[in-house]
Amino acid sequence: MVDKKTKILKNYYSVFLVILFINASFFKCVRSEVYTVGDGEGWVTSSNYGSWSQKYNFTVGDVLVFKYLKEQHNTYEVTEATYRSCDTSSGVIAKYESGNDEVNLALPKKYWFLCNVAGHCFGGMRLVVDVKPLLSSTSDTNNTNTDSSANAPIEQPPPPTSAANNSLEKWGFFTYFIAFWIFIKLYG
Ligand code: CU1
Repeated sequence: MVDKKTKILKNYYSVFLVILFINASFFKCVRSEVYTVGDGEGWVTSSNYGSWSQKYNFTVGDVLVFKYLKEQHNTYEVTEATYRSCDTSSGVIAKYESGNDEVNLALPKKYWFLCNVAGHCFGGMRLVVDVKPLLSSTSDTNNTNTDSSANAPIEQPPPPTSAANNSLEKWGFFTYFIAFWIFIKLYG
């Protein structure tokens, strides 16, 4: 009797562990990452944001944080044309100036940023990040910087913030489906 009880208890705990493991591994894949632009240097005039953005794989749901001294810099999200011209008389999508600007990368597209303080954009304070969809295959990375004019994110609608959450919900459902299936296999 005691043996049987112990056995059931053991099974119960092993199932629990399996559920935890599955949860952890799946949610690790889709959990959003927070990137401080320029890492320790932050958002400054003397950095190279081309090489910084190459270090990471940005995916939908990730967050960029622009850290700088307030009123010395700012962060404008702009169109590709404005990124290239540094002329912010048009093509500005969003303005941030808190000194600790969090930008949610909600869509799989290229995001273009610059600092609008005079001379800073031409001085190097501009950044493009290529945000990939969740669970995209690595073969997609071949055509990132080839033809940027074809998919320039001009006149994008406001980001649907629910997109990333929907994916998370799908994965959460899938996780529990698998956990349930294991449970049935063991006890059914
Ligand atoms: Cu600046």
